[in-house]
Formats: sequence, C-alpha cells, structure tokens
Amino acid sequence: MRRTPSRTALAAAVAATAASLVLVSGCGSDDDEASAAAPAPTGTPAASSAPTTTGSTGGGVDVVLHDAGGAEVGTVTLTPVDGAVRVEGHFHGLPSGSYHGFHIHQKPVCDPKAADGAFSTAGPHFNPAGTPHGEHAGDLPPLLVDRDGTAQLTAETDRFTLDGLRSGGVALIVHAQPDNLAHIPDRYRASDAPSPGPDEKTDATGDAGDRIACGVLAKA
Ligand SMILES: [Cu+2]
Repeated sequence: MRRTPSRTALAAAVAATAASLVLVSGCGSDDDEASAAAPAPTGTPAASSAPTTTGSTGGGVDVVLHDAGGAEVGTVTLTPVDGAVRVEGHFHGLPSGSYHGFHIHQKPVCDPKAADGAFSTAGPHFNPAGTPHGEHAGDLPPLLVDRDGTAQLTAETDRFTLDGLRSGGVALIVHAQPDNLAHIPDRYRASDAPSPGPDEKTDATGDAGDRIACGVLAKA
C-alpha cells in the first residue's frame, strides 16, 4: 500500500468496508483568514479547546477530536512512514451516511464557542506552500460515515511531516458537508468570480461547510 512519495501521493486507502468511510470536506470558514490570527481561546469549554493530543503510538501521535458539544467523536493517529505520514482515523457519533470534508487547519486552537463559528479559531487550511485548495498540504481524503455514525480512514501523504505539523501545532477538522476539492470545471462560473472555474471561497474551503469536530495537535 505504500507509494513512492510524490506530489500526488495523497493516497487514501479507505480501511474496512466501503460503507464505513466518512467524508468530511467542507471548510465553511476556512477562508476566514482573520480567524487564523486569533489568540488562544478564552472562556471556552475545556473539552474541545484544550490541546487534545493524548499520546503517541509507534513513533506517531494521537489527536482526539471533539464535537462542538464537547463529546469525543474520534481519534486520528499520525505516524511518520518512509518520508510520508500515515493518517489513521477512527470516528463515531458523526452524521450518518454521508461524506464530510476532513482537513488539517493552521492553528492548534479548537474553540466550540468561537464568535465566528465553532472551531473557527483553527484558522484556514494548513497550507504553507500557498497553493489552491485540493493541493493544500492539509487537504486530507474525506470521511465517509457509515449509517451508524462511525467512520474509518487510512491515508498516507508526503505533503507534510509530523515535525512540520508540530513545529507550530495544527488542528484536525471534520466538516458538515462534502469537500469539492475545488474540482470545478471551467464551464462553471460563480456569480462573483472573475473567471470561469472555482471562486475564491471554493479555492479556500471546498465548500465543506461548518466545522463539526476539532482536535488539537499541540506545538512541540
Ligand atoms: Cu477544513
């Protein structure tokens, strides 16, 4: 299943049954650059605003995600493997039967009560190269949630290193809607777009909607 590292090697090997995949892809407020500069949360529920990195496994690190109500909904393990990072997630209690955008966001802050929307404190996608959506380092394969609200995801990417993520800390976000990955053919044009194809918001967020779960990978 390993692939030779390459720019396009965001290989998602969905584990287990196809029906159990969970997609999370929209980034409702991912394009809210202002939120990226938000300071650490104040007066927010500890359940999901405190660092939720809980431990390490085999050289990797576990990130626990909580929903906006503070309930734990899953754990993602990030493990360095041959110049890439293996991403293994196990979720429960998510909206059933649908795809959900799933990304790494820039700031290690998960504030469910943020004024700009739950978890807007995590800022935009982790995107140190400044590339369009679909090519962001933090663009992960979407989650496909089973009818029972569980989802399993195994993927591998060489778009970042674990050390790179930990140098500043990041957040993992599950969205309410699918992620279009800015795959908008040129025959489409948004009403406010200067040219055919995806508009600025789609390029930034994939139109994945609200942020429904968040977990912090703390700076280390
Ligand atoms: Cu996102």
